[in-house]
Amino acid sequence: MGIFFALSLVLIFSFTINFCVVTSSESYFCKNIHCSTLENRICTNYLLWTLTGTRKSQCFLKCLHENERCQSVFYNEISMKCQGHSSVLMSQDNCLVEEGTMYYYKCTAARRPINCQEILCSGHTSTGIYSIYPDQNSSGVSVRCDMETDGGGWTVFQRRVDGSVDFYRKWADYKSGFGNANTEHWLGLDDIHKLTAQGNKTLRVDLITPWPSQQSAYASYSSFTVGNETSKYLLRVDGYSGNAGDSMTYHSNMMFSTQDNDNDLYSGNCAMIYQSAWWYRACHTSHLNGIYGSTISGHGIHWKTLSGQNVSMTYTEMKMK
Ligand SMILES: [Ca+2]
Repeated sequence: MGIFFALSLVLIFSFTINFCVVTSSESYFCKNIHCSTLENRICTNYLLWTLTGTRKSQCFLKCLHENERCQSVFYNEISMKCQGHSSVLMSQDNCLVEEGTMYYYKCTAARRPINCQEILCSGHTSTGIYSIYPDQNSSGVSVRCDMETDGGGWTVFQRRVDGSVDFYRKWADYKSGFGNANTEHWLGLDDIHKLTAQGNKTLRVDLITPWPSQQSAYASYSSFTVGNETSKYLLRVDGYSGNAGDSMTYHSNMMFSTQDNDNDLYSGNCAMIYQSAWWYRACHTSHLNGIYGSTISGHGIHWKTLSGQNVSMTYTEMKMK
């Protein structure tokens, strides 16, 4: 009898939960807690549907009824507009300003950070190796996140520290990536493209040159995109600042070239001549995938405006956020 009574209570409780959702749907949603707040915005990332003239409780209810498909909503109290999204959004990419909009995500939703900025926003403040998901269809990829330099949140996609990894490689390797995020690493052009396709990105290059002394320097570009493979990973950089000088703008609007895929503007093959891979023009003013430690003119890891083309950098990191 006691068991029956308890079972009845459980059934009544379940019944109540299911049918009280109309009035308590708000309790299933959490407010945006991330540092890149989405309030007062309407986003188009992962948009499932838009409802107009709806109450907030109805907005939440529609998302709840779609179970896993719907993960978050925007709701505007003024226009009574409701948008359902298939992902938990954490950035301001592809968003328009719309006063009065609040962002809510299901408190149980799985987080899939798309870059190191989002990992920083979720509370991880230590530089190290993390998994990111550069687009909705990506499986996780291990990257180094620089959480200290200039506010942190940098996704590192190129790293040279000790010459332990051979960077004279073919197209397929540069496309998919190689090395080890802990030491020397090339993330891969497909993922670099996906990261820059997320929205406005800043490129930062950190360098240590052995001459003069072990001097550190950096170059920053306020605009940075890498196209897809069809474009041969076309580079666009603009908006230089820093203290290393601008050795990258020369390469803007260039396609990527490897020893087996010559897309440079020189009659010969820059990648074969200098034994590396880069967005060669004819041929280079920066050369961060060059031969570690090489002092042969043009062959080493160069940043021409910092220390010419006979001195090889002992440390490089290329990163974006
Ligand atoms: Ca050529």
